[in-house]
Amino acid sequence: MTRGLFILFEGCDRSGKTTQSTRLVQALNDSGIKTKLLKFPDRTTAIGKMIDGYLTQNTKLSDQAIHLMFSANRWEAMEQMQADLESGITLVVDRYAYSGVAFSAAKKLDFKWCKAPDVGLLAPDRVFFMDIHPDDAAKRAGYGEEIYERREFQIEVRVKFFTMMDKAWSIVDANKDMDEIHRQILFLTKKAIQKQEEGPAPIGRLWV
Ligand code: DGP
Ligand code: NA
Ligand code: NA
Repeated sequence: MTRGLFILFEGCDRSGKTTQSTRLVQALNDSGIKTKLLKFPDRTTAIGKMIDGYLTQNTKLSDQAIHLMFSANRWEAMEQMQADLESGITLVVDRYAYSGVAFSAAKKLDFKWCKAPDVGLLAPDRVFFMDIHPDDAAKRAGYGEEIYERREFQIEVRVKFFTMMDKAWSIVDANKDMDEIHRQILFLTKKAIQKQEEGPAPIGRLWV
């Protein structure tokens, strides 16, 4: 049996990651590919609850402390993610370590320092970067409710994402029609799954 693929969505806030990741999971399951949806931060764990308090501006934490908590929130999911992938389940993940680095580096924390705690995490096989200009994102419903939803900051975050892209990434124009985006992403994902079936590759590790 072939392992599952690790498909990741990244992007600035309000770029449509949650909508597209949900639709992708549904479409893959409908076509018989067993798929699970995961989201980081996972606000349901003890660490996740502290992160939620920070994001909703009820708890104050230093930039470094919150950075390490986001990383810990990914590490606490790793064992289960690895087990799922090995048992053939495809994982669609809404945000990951690239958000971790982009958001903290945008606060001017050292780039290498930001990457260090996430070194060794499972690496995604494919990354979809939902690209939207922060001016357009700011027009979407509910914008500005959480701590990072400020135009100037999001512009910095977007720049940081671009410095981390490699050949596993596809840039998706998030201003396009939702159905069109979905079809594009589904097509590329199915191609990646087919490629994995033809020539299985092991799960990679981040930044080594
Ligand atoms: P979301 O639930 O996807 O809207 O994420 C909540 C906010 O947290 C969003 O502004 C992005 C930010 N975020 C996600 N992951 C990380 C991370 O690892 N580190 C930092 N500093 N921020 C993150
Ligand atoms: Na958000
Ligand atoms: Na989201």
